[in-house]
Amino acid sequence: MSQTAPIEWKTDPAITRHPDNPLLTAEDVPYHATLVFNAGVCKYEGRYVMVFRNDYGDADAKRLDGVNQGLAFSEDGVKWDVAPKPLFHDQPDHFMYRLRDARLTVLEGKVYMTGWFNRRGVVAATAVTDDFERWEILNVGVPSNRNHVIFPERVGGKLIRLERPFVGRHDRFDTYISASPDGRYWGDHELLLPNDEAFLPWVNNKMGPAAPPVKTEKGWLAVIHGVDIDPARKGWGWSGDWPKRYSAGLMLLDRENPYKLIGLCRKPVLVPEPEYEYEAKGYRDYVIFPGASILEDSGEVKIYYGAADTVECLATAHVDDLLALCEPV
Ligand code: BMA
Repeated sequence: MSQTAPIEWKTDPAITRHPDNPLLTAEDVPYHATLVFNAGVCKYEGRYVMVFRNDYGDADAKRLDGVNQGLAFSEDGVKWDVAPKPLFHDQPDHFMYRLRDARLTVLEGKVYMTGWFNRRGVVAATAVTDDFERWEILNVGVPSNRNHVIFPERVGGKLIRLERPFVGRHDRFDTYISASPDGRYWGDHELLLPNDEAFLPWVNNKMGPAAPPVKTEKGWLAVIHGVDIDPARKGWGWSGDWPKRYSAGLMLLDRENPYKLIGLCRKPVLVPEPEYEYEAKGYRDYVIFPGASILEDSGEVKIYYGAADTVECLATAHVDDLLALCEPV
């Protein structure tokens, strides 16, 4: 039985969910698919491209057997054609086949994909392509790191990324920023966004970077995710005891120096509300997990997000409204 949605936070009125949500579900996929969610999306060579996570198994039997990544293309960012086979379908033992939560960044004519996989812990990996067929693996880290996203421009001649290692206080992990000459070697790490109540009053558990940041007149706007947890909540979704709610928030980084946090929204901007984000049909209910934000020439920002770890959705907002939500830090 589904439970009543918590009421303490609401999606900001600046954000509109797409009426066709969920945009992509297992039913749209021409191979074995069960949970289709947490996609990376970019605009590349005149069309939208999506790499989505597919956890396949048997939802009726409440069983998952494996994971791969699907590829989909779209002319408008709303209606998607899924490629006939998953990425790396010919190498199912390779970690790239099992990568999860892809984020895509177009940089200097190539597409950088970041994601994570399980190998004696959660390991972050980065690969680059220009055709979605041949991939060069640039970097495979050590446990435990997840949620890393690359900026769409070099700053000071370097690639820049946000990352969220599993270090520090239990579950309240911080977001860091780092730089690289080539996407392979990363250094210059600095703490960027501490997971403290003073910064994020709506989070009492994990947080991390969500979508790769977009460049605006006021700075780098980055969608983040944050979790609030209440042990009294139980049984959200069919995965088992799931007491966490994942929502989306915003931060703003200096345009010239993204190592400087200049703005933060002190409340979540997108909170699980409609049925497809929390109804008990989902794997883990009350989850919004954004993986992409695309700034259109019109000023519209498309925010793609996995919902309930089960389907892929879209919400939109005007960039000026999102910037207005970021208070100076
Ligand atoms: C996070 C990641 C995401 C997932 C989320 C909610 O820790 O594993 O892939 O969407 O939990 O289950």
